[in-house]
Amino acid sequence: MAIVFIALGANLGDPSSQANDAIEAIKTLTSTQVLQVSPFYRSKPLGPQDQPDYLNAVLKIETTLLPLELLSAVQEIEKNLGRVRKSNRWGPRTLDLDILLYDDLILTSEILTIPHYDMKNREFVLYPLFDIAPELVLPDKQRISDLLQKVPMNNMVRW
Ligand code: A4P
Ligand code: MG
Repeated sequence: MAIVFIALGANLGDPSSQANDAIEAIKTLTSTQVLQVSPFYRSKPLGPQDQPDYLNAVLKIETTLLPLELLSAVQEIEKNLGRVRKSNRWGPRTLDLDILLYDDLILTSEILTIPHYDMKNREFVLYPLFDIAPELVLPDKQRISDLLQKVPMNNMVRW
């Protein structure tokens, strides 16, 4: 069994219902348990500002799926749930599921990089991660509590 943290983001459609649906879908994956769900946060968009605020959260799961199997599984969920019906057309993908950590694995490949390449710089990853795993130490031995000190909340509030 591996312990995995997954970041969830959504900023179109009905973000909280997409988030809840995603969590339910993850619960149904083969030999996978959702152990913890962080509070939902409302964060300012990273990148282009002409888009709605994001709902962000982090999940802790236990799974026997291997990293690439888990990636396919979450991408399938993104595909199934992350589309909003907009005036009769399927709109853009509105659910992002990123694998943050997979045990203490360090993996750099074209399709999968673990730990997530930018997790240490994102308030909307670090704060919810800290909520559910305050004692967490990253594979490079950095403590989540130390990383948090360097990243301001940037007006992030509870959803
Ligand atoms: N990939 C590589 N490593 C991973 C990983 N650890 N987990 C590859 C998941 N996927 C990983 O991702 C593109 C490719 O990354 C995948 O095919 C996979 O092989 P994607 O989800 O299809 O595309 P994306 O989400 O547009 O790209 P990316 O790089 O995940 O975008 P970001 O950097 O995550 O930016 N602002 C706020 N406040 N909150 C947000 O959640 N999210 C983004 C998305 C921008 N601004 C945001 C937020
Ligand atoms: Mg992504």
